[in-house]
Amino acid sequence: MEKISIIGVPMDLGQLRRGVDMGPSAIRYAGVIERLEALNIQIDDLGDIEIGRPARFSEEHTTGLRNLKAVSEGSMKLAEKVDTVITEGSFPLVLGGDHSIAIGTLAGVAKHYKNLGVIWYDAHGDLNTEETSPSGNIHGMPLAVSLGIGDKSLTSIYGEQPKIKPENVVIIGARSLDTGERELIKELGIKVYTMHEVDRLGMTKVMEESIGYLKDRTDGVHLSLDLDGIDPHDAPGVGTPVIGGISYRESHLAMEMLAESNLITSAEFVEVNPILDEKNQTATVAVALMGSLFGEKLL
Ligand code: B3U
Ligand code: MN
Ligand code: MN
Repeated sequence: MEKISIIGVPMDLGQLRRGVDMGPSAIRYAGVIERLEALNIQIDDLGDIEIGRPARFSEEHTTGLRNLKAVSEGSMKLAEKVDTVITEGSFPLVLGGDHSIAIGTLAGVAKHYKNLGVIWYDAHGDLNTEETSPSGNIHGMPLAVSLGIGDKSLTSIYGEQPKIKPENVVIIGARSLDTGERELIKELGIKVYTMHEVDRLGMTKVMEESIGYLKDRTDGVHLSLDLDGIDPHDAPGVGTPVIGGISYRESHLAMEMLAESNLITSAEFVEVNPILDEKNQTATVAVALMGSLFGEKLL
């Protein structure tokens, strides 16, 4: 990779806890640019996408899909930006923001691939719809939306068609799935490595299998890494921590194996919430993992 374009998305409207809008700043403060420049990669920081803020008591807060308008508008802007970055031959690295932003990232990336693969590194499935969601939070829905499932105003962002196919998705680290999400996983046959498989097979095997699986069937792979996929002991600064997660070490191994595979063509790191964090630890973990993803080696 010659050039990476960083796009910050200060979005916190896909869920209820404020603070995740400061994620891009926290990640920059943790030294992302310096860390990646040290790998002899050209870094272009494009700054942050502007995210609208609905008035406090606007109707948007009360519908089944919380802050739908602001989330859709933000996703649209992000999709356009990501599309441009790829057209210009650069690698888009998106900094969240809550996970609702993946709707925009994937919509922009999908313009460039016939068979886009996705690695969804997350404690959650993010496969809810308005009907199955226990919360109305759009950050619990972006994978479903990208598969073309959900409210039309979200699934039709930056193109009517589904952005990804279920057989091109691998979820890693799941340990909190809602009933509707479980049903959808079974119905669509989505490949999932829950924490059970991570424990049972070990991260090496999980990544070997995931990489082998995606390599054969895709022409590009997006990494969507939710910091809550990592155990809250290592990454405490997230809105919905779930104990029993992937360790810091296992995550580095996963990123190193992705680097060796040359598989990843775009990436996003989401859900860093500095207000809930311990001395910017989670942003620092995110930056360390980016180092490994882009080829940093110990020796
Ligand atoms: N599945 C739950 C909780 C959740 C999803 N994503 C996060 N939390 N980060 C929901 O609200 O959809
Ligand atoms: Mn998520
Ligand atoms: Mn999550």
